Amino acid sequence: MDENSAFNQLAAPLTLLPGSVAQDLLQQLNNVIHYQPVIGIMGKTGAGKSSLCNALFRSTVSAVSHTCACTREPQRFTLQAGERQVTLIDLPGVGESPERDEEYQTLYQRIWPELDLVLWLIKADDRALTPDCDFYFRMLSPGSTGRDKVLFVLAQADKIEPSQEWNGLLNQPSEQQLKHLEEKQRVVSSLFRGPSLPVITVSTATGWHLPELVGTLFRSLPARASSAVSSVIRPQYCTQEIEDQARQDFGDTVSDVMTQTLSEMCLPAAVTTVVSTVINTVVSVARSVWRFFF
Ligand SMILES: Nc1nc2c(ncn2[C@@H]2O[C@H](COP(=O)(O)OP(=O)(O)OP(=O)(O)O)[C@@H](O)[C@H]2O)c(=O)[nH]1
Ligand SMILES: [Mg+2]
Repeated sequence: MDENSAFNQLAAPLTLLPGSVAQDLLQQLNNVIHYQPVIGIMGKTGAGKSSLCNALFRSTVSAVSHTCACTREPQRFTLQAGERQVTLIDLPGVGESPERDEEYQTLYQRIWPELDLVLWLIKADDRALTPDCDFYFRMLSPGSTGRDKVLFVLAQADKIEPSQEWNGLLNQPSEQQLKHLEEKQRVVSSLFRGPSLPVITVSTATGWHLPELVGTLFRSLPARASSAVSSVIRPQYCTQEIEDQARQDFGDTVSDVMTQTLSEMCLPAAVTTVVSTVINTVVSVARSVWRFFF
């Protein structure tokens, strides 16, 4: 089966409905399948944003800077996997200078509603967290739902003191490093006043904890976004659990948007009952043909 026949199978139960109702629902179905998620990557220059994106996603995302700060303006990248697309926005500039900060904050406040999730990278051995904090609290007002989509990532965990103790054989931090990483997680949690998503520690260079980060990423993404994102994640991180979650989310999203469309139609009760039954069928087919889309 290919994507077209999967779509026909998905649309088949809708032929039982009046033409205009079927058309509306078909349109919704199309929107869900073609939804293009947007993920933002924030953090000071050198935090490891480009490196992390290149490690997580299938296509090379952008140049990694070794000496110069090479990402200066927000840059959009399209990750493509077959028909599916995800937009990455590299959001640099945290803590560059007070004047620039204000400029970036205004710009990012405008971009924020468009983002499904933001990975905010902080270098694990960075002691100067004030610029990140100031930026965060100035840009996202208290109680703002914008804060709920920030996933803090303590990056370059291998560099935390005592950095020479990193266990290359087992590819993991020493006991002492782990203690410092846990301390740092608590500090970040408390400085950002209890972020709603967990603070994750990773080392991109060694691959340590990247599967944990991907797991958290998928638990944190809105349901509408997880399927397309699963298509662009490197296959080694796309576990059965993640696939199951994306499949489940896809069914939930189809159900939500169709039920919402139905409720806006103000149909007679008897018709609503029939349409609800058809929607249930479409949702169950959606889960079974998921892999032909993603
Ligand atoms: N040891 C170690 N080095 C890393 C890790 N991740 C990134 N680096 C190095 O850190 C430097 C900066 O990484 P980038 O990915 O370019 O950082 P960036 O946040 O994209 O920086 P800008 O584009 O300037 O905003 C590079 O030299 C990377 O090779 C890591 O997990 N461990
Ligand atoms: Mg970069």
